[in-house]
Order: sequence, then C-alpha cells, then structure tokens
Amino acid sequence: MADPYAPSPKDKFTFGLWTVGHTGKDPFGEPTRPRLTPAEIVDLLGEVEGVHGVNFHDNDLVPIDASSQQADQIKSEFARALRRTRLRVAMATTNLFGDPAFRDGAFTSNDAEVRAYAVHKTMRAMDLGAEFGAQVYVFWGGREGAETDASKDPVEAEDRFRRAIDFLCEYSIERGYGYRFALEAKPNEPRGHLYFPTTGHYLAFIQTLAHKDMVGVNPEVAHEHMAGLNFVHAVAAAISADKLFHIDLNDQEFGRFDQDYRFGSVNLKHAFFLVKLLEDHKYAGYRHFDAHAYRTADRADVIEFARGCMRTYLILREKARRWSADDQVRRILKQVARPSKDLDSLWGTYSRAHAETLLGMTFDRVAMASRTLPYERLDQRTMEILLGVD
Ligand code: GLT
Ligand code: MN
Ligand code: MN
Repeated sequence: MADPYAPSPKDKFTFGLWTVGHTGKDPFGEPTRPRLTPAEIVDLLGEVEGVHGVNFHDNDLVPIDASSQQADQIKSEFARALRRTRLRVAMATTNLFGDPAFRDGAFTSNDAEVRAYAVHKTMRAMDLGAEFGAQVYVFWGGREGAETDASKDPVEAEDRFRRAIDFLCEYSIERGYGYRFALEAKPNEPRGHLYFPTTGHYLAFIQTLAHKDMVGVNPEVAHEHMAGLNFVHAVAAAISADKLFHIDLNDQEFGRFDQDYRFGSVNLKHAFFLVKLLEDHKYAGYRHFDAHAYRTADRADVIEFARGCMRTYLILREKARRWSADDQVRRILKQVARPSKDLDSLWGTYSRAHAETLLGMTFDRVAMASRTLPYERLDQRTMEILLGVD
C-alpha cells in the first residue's frame, strides 16, 4: 500500500538553504557538519522527496563579498541543481543581521548610511529572488531592536521601518516583481528586545503602510512560543485579517532560546491544532519548515529531520480529519453550539430598533450558567485520537 504520509510538491512544503544547510554551529560550539554549497543543499533536498521548493537569504546563495564572476558561477550551479531536482524557489529574504554593519539595526539603525545600505541590499536581494522566481519576500528584523532604550526613540525606529517597507513596496511594483511581503516577528534574540515582538504587532503596523494590500505576516511557531503566547491564536488573527502570506513551521520549548526544532517534536497538541487550523481554513501558501536538525545529526539524519517535519504535518492533517469526523467530537460540538440566527442578527447590524429590542430583553443568567460544557470529555477524546486510540 502506498504510504499515506508521503509528501508531494502539491503540499507546498519548503525548506530554507539555512535550515537543512545548518552546520550545527551555535554560540558555544563550532560546526558539527560540513558547510554545503547551495547546489549541494538542493541536491540533499532532492533526496528527501516530496519537497516543493527552497528559500534563501541573499547571502545564503551569494556570499556578501563574492565577486560578480563568483556570483554568476554559484547562481548557475544552483539553477542546474534546481532543474535536476525539480525544486523551485518559493521565497527569498535579505540577511540584514549577520554583518557587523547591522549591529545596531538595519532599517532602524541610528546611522543614515547603514539605513541606506540596508535598503540598497534589500533591493539587490529582491532582484536575486525575482531572478529565481520567488513569489514571497520575507522580512525578519533580527537586529531591529535594542539592548537599551537609551540608544534610540522606539517611535522613530518604527517610522524608519515603515519608510523602508513603503519604499521597497514601490520598488517591487515598479520592477513588476509581484512580491507579497511577509513580516516575521520575534520577541528577542539576537537583540535583547526586538521592536516587532509578536505577529499581532505586525498586523497592527501593516495597517499604517502605504501599500498595505501587498504586505502580510510570516508567523513562526518558535517565536510566539518564546514569548509564551498561543501560536494557533496568532495564526488565527493573521487568517482572520487575510494576512497569512507565509508560515514558518518548527517547534520550541516554551520560554527557551530560539530552538528551531523539527516540526511537531515538542508541543504535539499545539501542532495538531495548528495543522487543523491551516487545513480548516484552506491555507494555500507555502509551508516552510524554518527549523534545523539537532547538532548531533549527520547528513543522513538531516534527511530524516526534513522527512520528519513533513511526515508529522501529514499525520496531523489526517488526525485533524479524523477528529472532525469523530462521532463523540461531533456530538459534543453539537451540544455546546447553541446557534440562533435571530439573536445574532439582532446585533449583527446596528439599528436603533435592534438596540431597543436588545435593551428590552431579559436574560436567564442561571439557565445560561447551568448549561453543560463537557470540555474535559472533548479534550480527552482529542488526546485519544492524537494517541491513536479508537
Ligand atoms: C533566521 C531566523 C528565522 C528567519 C530567517 C529569515 S533567518 O534563521 O531565525 O526565523 O525566518 O530571515
Ligand atoms: Mn523564521
Ligand atoms: Mn526561529
């Protein structure tokens, strides 16, 4: 029988060059895996099978100090690897955090020359992404923050960030790139504090932009969990605002540093409700695994890591279907939902007559409070479905 959890490019699973290409280097230790060229990373992803595409930062593909000859050589090897493996480039982004020039921010730096360089570097990186057909452009402001608020006015920092995004939207429009911009929040790390700590902050910020229609969010599981927040709710807010342009899937122990673990490997129940949310709302964008293998992994284990991300997603997708079709679940959901079109329409649109009717109503608080809400039973049934008990 065919493997029901085998991924297919239709599932739109993607990986960044920096994810499967991660060398295992961390703040305390040297690399544990050899550095691979972009073409070698694409070949590795080709071995994984079922992957849709690959994403990159400008400098994952072309090192920051490469000559134009070197750049051409790297790009043509990368393009050949893409053809060999039938992978495509889905998303591109700019590295605005690695170079020491960005040590006090990129778009939000105090130094006008650094700000101009950040915009220049992003335009170049957008050109590079467009050359390979990227459709989504991510902005992760890794250095857009502060250790001390003595260093700059945070309102000024927000204004600078806004001006940069407005300018870059115009650039994309003028060049006809058709990018959808996706802003990625994180509460801290590598800075002590980042200016846009949660997806909610970005959803509010987007409404202040000149081209708000082309800008959405790229929420990441680990980032919201670092702040102790419910990621499913953050994604729900993005879906509800029609702003879920991209998603970074991984996993994370609450309250820890940014661990970027294999999807679903820590908080299985949250991962289940996340997959269910994405599937229930027919999320049609890329599902990017912004994660990396344990530092102990070798090449073969990195491949297992990538397979595991996709497989867990697909297992949870199947579980979500089961959950929705489960008799006990349905019975309880039916019992707790007490719909009334008449009541809802009373306050659905405002009119003085509706307001008067509502004001004139009497409510039986005791009856409302005594209705059964068997959420213990519902949650236990959820756990049993997740644990494979029929
Ligand atoms: C970096 C970060 C990620 C971002 C990437 C995009 S780079 O790995 O931790 O969350 O998505 O810039
Ligand atoms: Mn990310
Ligand atoms: Mn992360």
